Amino acid sequence: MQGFQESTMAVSSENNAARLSDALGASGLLDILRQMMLIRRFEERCAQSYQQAKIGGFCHLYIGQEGVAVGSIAGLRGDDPIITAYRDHGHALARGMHPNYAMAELFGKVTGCSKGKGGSMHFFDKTRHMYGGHAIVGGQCPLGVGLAFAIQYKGEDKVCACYLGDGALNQGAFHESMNMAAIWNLPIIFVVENNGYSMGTHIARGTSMADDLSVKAAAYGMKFARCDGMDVLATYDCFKALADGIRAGKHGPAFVDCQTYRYKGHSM
Ligand SMILES: Cc1ncc(C[n+]2csc(CCOP(=O)(O)OP(=O)(O)O)c2C)c(N)n1
Ligand SMILES: [Mg+2]
Repeated sequence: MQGFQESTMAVSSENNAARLSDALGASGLLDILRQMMLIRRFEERCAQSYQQAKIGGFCHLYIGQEGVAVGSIAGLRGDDPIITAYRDHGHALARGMHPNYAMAELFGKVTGCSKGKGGSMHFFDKTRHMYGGHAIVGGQCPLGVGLAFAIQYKGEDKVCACYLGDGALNQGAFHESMNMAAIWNLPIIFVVENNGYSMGTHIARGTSMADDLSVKAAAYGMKFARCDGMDVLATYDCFKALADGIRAGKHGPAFVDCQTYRYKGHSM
C-alpha cells in the first residue's frame, strides 16, 4: 500500500511534516475512530442477523474498507452529495445515519431509511445528502454526474463524491460519465474503491492498465490521486485537498484510486 500521492502535487505528504488531518484535533480523531468502529460492529451484527435469516436479499459487507468511506466523507462537507454502489452501509453510517435506521432497512421495516423497500443495496438519506445505494454496476456514475451538474447549475459550492468499485471501471456508463464531467468541468470526485476484485475476478484479469489507473483519468484530462484506503487519515488528507481544490476552483473534477481490501467474501 502506498501513502497519498497526487500527480500534480509539488510536495508529497510524506515529505511534508504538516498534514491536513493534523488539524482534526483529538475530538476529530475520536469521531473518526468511533465511525470506523461503528461500521465494523454494525457489519458484524449484520452478518450474524443474515445467518439467522432475519435479513433477506443481497447483502454486501464493507468490512476492511471502512477507511475509505470514513476518511473520504470526513474530508467532505456534510452537505456534499454522495452516491455509491450496493456496498453502501459504511457510507450511510459515515454520513451520520443512525444505525437503527440502517438496520431497520435491512430487516425490511417501514422505519428503515428506504421504508424497508430497498434493503441492503439501496440505502438513501436525502436529509444527509446520501443518494444511494445502487445495484447496477456503474449505474451510479451518470447519476453522480447529474448531482454534480445540479450543483453547477444552481451555483452552489458543493462537491459530489461518486464511489464505484474497480469492477465498474469497464462499464460504458463510467466512461460516459468521466467524459461529461470533464467537458463540463463538473464538481465531482470519482472514487474507485479498488479492493482488487470484482466478485472473484482479480482486477488484472479484467481491467487494462490495472496497476496504473492514472491512465483512466489522463484519458479525460482529469486530475488524478492515489491513496492508501487502508489508512483513514491518508484518505482524509487526499479528499480534503481535492474537495477544497475543486471548491476553490483550483482544478476541475478528480478521479481517485483508493487502494483497499475487503476481508469478507463478495456478498453474504
Ligand atoms: C451491470 C451489472 N453487471 C453485472 C452485475 C453483477 N455484479 C454484481 S457485483 C459485481 C462485481 C462488481 O465488483 P466491483 O465493482 O469491484 O465492486 P466490489 O463488489 O468489489 O465492491 C457484479 C459483476 C451487476 N450488478 N450489474
Ligand atoms: Mg472490487
